[in-house]
Amino acid sequence: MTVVNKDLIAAGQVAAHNAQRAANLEADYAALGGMLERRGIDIEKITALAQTFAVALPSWGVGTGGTRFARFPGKGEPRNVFEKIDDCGVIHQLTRATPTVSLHFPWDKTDDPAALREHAAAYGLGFDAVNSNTFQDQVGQEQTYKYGSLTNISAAVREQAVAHNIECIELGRALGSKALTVWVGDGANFPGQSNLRGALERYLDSMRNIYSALPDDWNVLIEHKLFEPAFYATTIADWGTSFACAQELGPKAKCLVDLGHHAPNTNIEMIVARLAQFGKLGGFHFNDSKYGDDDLDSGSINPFQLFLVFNELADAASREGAGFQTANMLDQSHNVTDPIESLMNSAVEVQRAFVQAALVDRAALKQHQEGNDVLQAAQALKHAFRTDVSAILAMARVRSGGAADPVACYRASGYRVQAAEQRPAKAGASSSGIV
Ligand code: PSV
Ligand code: MN
Repeated sequence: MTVVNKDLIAAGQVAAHNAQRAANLEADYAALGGMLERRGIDIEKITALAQTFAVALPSWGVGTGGTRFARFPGKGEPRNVFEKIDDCGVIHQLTRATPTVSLHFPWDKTDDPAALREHAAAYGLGFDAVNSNTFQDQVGQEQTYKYGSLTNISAAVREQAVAHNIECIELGRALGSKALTVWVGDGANFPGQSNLRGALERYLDSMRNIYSALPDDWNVLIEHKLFEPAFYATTIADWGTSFACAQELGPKAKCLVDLGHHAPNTNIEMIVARLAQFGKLGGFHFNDSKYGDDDLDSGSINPFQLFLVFNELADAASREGAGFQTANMLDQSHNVTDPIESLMNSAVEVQRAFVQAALVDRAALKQHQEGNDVLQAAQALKHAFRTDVSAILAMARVRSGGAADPVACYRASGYRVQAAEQRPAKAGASSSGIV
């Protein structure tokens, strides 16, 4: 277990918060335990499993996001990567479900990765996949990405984009990361703008160069996205293209599924099943959406879909054994809520789906499927999904040193008020949030 030697919220405050809620939590936990026992499930085993759950925080998520129209900054936003890590530390302290942070370069670039690593470690935080950014031009950059990066017609632009990805790997190595996530906005806004096949050939060529710079124990995660910013044809638009590229590149290349990057009503859990079946499921960016890539809080719109994704992951884990692992991250934009609160809630919602999926009676489900008992098969899933596992989640948090109710504890702590005093807004200085 990671040693945490620095608390952002006084340990005594968390303990008092939990003590106030202890009797109610014990009662709810005992009632749920009795109910699960009648289903042949040992609540203690499920709670222990819940305690193993982890999802990485997106460094860019702790700043207030925005839309193409406007951004309404929040108070006390982090102004640099060290302050972002502080906010991530609070989230992990209270939820105990977010022990790693996923950084985005050059937004989070630091000259002193060792100091950043140490800063994070003091909160018990490590680093998950690092993300490259060739979807916008950076200050001082020689070539523009206006017409694409890894797929650009110009070799000089492609070289610059490849070099940036290799630099991300180097920074990630210094921080203890083990994966690079590559998402490119490359594509076309008009039919005829680019040769569709030629663009993918150039993408593969660039990716081969990045792949060859990967350390042996690293993965490169290919993130697909249906549309935006390329509104006619995105080069890596779907899981099929992502899968084909991962196959071409080799065993260290895998696919990353960002839940928001699909057309409405797409059967995302089936994509998960397919990628797992062929050994190419690398990881996730969790979020929720109603219309497109809305980057809404995980589980806020369609918690059943999130559950079904975890049901496929549980199925894959039961087939593949301990070796089956995915890199799980949140990727959300918080435009109208306090980002710390949204991220805490979202981590808990993803954890909820993970725990609910563990309640599925897999033997019964198999029997219903083999007997073509469609109704009962569907009910087997619904039964698990409808189980309110809140008491398990709260107990897991309390036992791991977190808060019974993270948002209430955070609000009572006054962390945001203090941050607003300590981090006065400076026009144009914030590198946080997605716009
Ligand atoms: C693109 O929409 C995306 O999902 C990618 O993961 C980016 O790295 C991230 O959002 C931040 O813009
Ligand atoms: Mn994403």
